[in-house]
Amino acid sequence: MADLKEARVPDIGGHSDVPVIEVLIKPGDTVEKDQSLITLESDKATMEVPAPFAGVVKELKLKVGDEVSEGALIAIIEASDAAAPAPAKAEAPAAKAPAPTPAPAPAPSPAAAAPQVKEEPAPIGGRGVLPGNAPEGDVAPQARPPLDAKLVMPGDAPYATPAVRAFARELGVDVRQVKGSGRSGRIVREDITAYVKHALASGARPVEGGTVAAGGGLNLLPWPKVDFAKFGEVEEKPLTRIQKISGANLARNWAMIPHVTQHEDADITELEAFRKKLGEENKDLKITPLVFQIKAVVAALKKFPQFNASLDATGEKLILKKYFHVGIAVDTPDGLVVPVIRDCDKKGLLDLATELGEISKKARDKKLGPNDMSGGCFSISSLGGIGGTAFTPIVNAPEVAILGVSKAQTKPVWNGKEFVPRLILPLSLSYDHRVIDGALAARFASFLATQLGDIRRLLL
Ligand code: CAO
Repeated sequence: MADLKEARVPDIGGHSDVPVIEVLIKPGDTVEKDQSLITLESDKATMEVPAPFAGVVKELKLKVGDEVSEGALIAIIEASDAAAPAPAKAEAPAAKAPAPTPAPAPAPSPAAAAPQVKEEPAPIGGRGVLPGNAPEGDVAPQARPPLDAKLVMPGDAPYATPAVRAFARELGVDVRQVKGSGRSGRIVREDITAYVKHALASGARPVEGGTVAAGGGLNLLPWPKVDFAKFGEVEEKPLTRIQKISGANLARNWAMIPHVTQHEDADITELEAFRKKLGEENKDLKITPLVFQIKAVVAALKKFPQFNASLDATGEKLILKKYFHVGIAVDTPDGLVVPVIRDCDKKGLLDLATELGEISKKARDKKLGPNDMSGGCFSISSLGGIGGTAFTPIVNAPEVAILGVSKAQTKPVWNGKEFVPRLILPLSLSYDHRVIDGALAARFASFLATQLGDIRRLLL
């Protein structure tokens, strides 16, 4: 005779109406004892509820979004384990919302002759508390045994608060790889930071889904330790604060974003003539090619919204932005900073030139605040004032693309009849290949070149 039993939500530390954020089983699934059935998430903690016994799921009694309290019915399971724990007292409220109430006599499978349904609390019942609801480092209330991560998060499921999980996701860290140093093995923020530092130092690599692989990643050799003084005179110069911060960001972005760089040439002969004229008319203002590039970028972002986007923290959806804030890489004596010019779509060339002058000055005077450097949608890194023919800029996460600009040079261009001298501006568009396909990048870059090549389009 089939032995149908109820799996119910165990004691969750007196919390009630806790949302179900994941249902990990479906009817027909065979579950092992302690296999996670559902995940609950309070405002501070997530907790997976394990199966109290092994068996086959006959009926699922709740769904994602339901809110549950202790005793809510999760599923009817046909137990395969004769040695399953004895049934417990029924005192259970049902899952709130559309979830069915704990059925007094759940529908048996057709094969089950006169089935008897017993209630079975999950094994953490009666002892576990929802751990994240206690402040970090807090002591479990008296009369409750000390927290045990293995009890509240059985199996290999890591034990971390939603905030810590979100932080880990943001850095692309798979929390299953992280060893918790908190009470009862809880993963705390510092564990994530230490993990990333270690991963970077040991040459870790990105893996599918954007997580950092543990165990040495690419198996790179450790960074060479060399006594340079053995070979000649040396001098030590500590990195600046900006270099340290931007270095860590660049290293993460380079390691975690699959970069591809698309190169393109823009013929800016006409644009340059117009820029010079505009400069003569506005002698008090420095109007460089960069302001036209900002305008062209805005037009391209409008046409290709996928570039005006960021991956969300889970890496599973794109956040498309309806505003056009462009970051400009500025070289300062202390290192690279990227202030943001906001609402570039609403500003004219002269406004952009004024603002570009202001932020460059602010950057070089070390007066930029965090607000000046946040909210960017897309960045431009222009080395055109210095030189070069092309380079591969690093995407400024969480943006998905960046435009590198090199020095414009006069080159012979075939017009169908003859070679004519044209001013050619090299563009290097790096993009996150997880979000942008090569064909789309080629279209974006080509559109940019067309915009820059035809001043009338740019000014439309
Ligand atoms: N081709 C040819 N000439 C160019 C050019 C280009 N693509 N871009 C700028 N120029 C010219 C300008 O017209 C200007 O000429 P004049 O002196 O005759 O007026 C000169 O080069 C210097 O321009 P600039 O660099 O002062 O101004 P900008 O608006 O082009 O750039 C800023 C401003 C802040 C972006 C720039 O000063 C800067 O810091 N660039 C470095 C960015 C950087 O480091 N990127 C690398 C990031 S990855 O490490």
